[in-house]
Amino acid sequence: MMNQKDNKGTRNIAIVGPYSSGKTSLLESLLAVTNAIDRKGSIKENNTVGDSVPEARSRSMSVEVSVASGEYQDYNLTFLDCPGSIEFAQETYNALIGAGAAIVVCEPVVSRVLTLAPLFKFLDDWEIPHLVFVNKMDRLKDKFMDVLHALKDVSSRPLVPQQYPIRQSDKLVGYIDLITEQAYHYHPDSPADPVHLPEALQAEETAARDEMLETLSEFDDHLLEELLEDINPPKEEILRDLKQDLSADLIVPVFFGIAEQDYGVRPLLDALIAETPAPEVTAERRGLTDVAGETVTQVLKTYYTPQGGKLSLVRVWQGELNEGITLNSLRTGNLYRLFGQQQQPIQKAGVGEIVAISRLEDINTGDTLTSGESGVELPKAEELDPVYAKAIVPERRKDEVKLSSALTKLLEEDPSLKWEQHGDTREVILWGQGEIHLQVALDRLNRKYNLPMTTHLPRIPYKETIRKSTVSHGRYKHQSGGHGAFGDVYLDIKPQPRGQGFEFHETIVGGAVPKQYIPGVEMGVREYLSQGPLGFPVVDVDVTLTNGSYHSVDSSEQAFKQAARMAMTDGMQNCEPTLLEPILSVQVSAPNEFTSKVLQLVTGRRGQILGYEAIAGWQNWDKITAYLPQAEMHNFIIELRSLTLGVGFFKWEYDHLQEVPEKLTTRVLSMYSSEA
Ligand SMILES: Nc1nc2c(ncn2[C@@H]2O[C@H](COP(=O)(O)OP(=O)(O)OP(=O)(O)O)[C@@H](O)[C@H]2O)c(=O)[nH]1
Ligand SMILES: [Mg+2]
Repeated sequence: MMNQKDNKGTRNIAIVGPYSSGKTSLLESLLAVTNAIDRKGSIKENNTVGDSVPEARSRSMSVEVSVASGEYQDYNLTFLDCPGSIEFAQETYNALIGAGAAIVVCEPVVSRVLTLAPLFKFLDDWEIPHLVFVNKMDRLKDKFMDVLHALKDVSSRPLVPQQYPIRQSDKLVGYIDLITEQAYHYHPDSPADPVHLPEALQAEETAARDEMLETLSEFDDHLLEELLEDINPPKEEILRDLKQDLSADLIVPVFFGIAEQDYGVRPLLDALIAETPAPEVTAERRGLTDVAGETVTQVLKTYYTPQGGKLSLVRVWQGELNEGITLNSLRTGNLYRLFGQQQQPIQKAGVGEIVAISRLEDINTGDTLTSGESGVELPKAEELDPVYAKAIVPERRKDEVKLSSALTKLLEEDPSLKWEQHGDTREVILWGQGEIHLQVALDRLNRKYNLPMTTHLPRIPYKETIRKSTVSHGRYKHQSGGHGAFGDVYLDIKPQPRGQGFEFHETIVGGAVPKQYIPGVEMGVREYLSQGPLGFPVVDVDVTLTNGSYHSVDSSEQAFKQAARMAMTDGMQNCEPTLLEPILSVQVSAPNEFTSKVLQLVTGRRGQILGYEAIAGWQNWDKITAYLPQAEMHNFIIELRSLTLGVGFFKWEYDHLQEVPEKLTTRVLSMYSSEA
């Protein structure tokens, strides 16, 4: 673990990239190379620093951000190993906004490069300097140049490869540093050896280098002049340009290697130190320029430890954090540096560091915490809309009382989860980003709060209405012992236009139903409407009390309520009850090469396409707008992702109710009556 001592600088780096590209393996390698760990772990052996929680270990995938620090050439480096699965994207986005730079880890497979698009978009929107590390070069099947071209197509910033691969009989054995034109051979467990630049690669190397310099000269007139005059620019000038351009998020340097063998990891570290910006630069880009000498921090992630303690991972944007400091008028708990699962107590943390604070109750991920009165608030990552839902029930009935407080903590840890108790169906619904996301959430609920749950498909909140009008009569008469009960009403029941809701009127003349009993009639009607003849809440009806009679002794509000219920029960049978289903307004986004498949998916699910158009600011992406029945949405996200290499996504909101097609009505009714 890293010692705290004076150093040349602090860099915090997010490791991001598509699912399973080797980020956690790269972190392990970075920690091994910086001597932060003695023995390197691997995903296969389940002993990496990242992914130490059981939910990650059991799936061999990252499900939350892991933090670890190392020291390289007197720089403090803190790494945020982010999950790659699109289902955990919120976690990644929340962490990324605190990073000074990001390493985008990807696989050298042309057909998979498109999966980087949403990430690049996020990095561009937030102007987070990033470099690409093409990992798994031992598995390279496509031509490396083709991989680069594919990357260029998805990045809006120009790519600047800083290395050229040296291969022997299809194996990557080394690289040429395009800045110094020095060639190196990799060595397991030690730095690469300088070697002579292979003759056969001379021409390719020169071409690659020229391309790098040309790209850099787009942002530097002096360099452009040198190139025009055939002057070979000095190494220092190239490095200065790289640093300037990367810090300003103008270019994307590209490296490659084999994380599992530490190949290419040292040059990557060199670049992190030489080319990524100091923490103050990032703070300034977020609009933070020395706010009245305050300490300013922001929460990137919230953890609940298995012992139940809350830990908030914060980035120090400005000033210094001391143990026990008051932030947002709250006295903070202890300070820790995190290293995977370990927490190392520390006394203070400086600008750019990422550390954990205990016991920040009522503080959420994304919140800004300051030591002063400025009230400054840094921007937060956008909250993702939930796209996948399951109804959840505690396995043990007695656990029901514990559920809501446990869910509240679960959501603090993972803001891309949502939960609700549905008003109509009374089910507890857990919403998230996909099947694995919800499984992980339920595993956590079990492990941390001892709450094993069962799940089922959420019921669709169907409603019903009527197509025809009727006049109905209800008379309630009851005699038991002394006091009797009497109520008598005539009701006009009429359908209303869709969306009009329920209305109650009365046109009583001459006190046929005395004023004080009319609220009872309305109450009886409303109670009846909570479950109509088909078994669902009734909407869009107009009920008018037109006539009735009463008894001077026996009548009561209660008796009129009963009479109204009877009139409704009788009358509604004659009104052609009709099933209504909720329709959502949905906006699907996907690369336009998949647009026709997405259109098919939508129409295949009884969707109504409203239109589609290119998304401004996205390269080659379309947005498809449609109405879709909620009943068809359950695994829509799963199908959408499988059609779009995992990158398609959608936003939705409830729009309106619509009649269920006749042939489906029977099926719905039989399904729901057998469940009831
Ligand atoms: N061949 C080869 N396999 C690698 C390399 N790096 C990682 N892997 C393997 O790729 C798989 C995924 O590795 P991880 O490090 O978990 O990838 P990740 O990007 O952290 O995955 P997520 O966080 O779940 O997105 C594991 O089976 C690793 O052993 C590499 O350089 N070469
Ligand atoms: Mg990982």
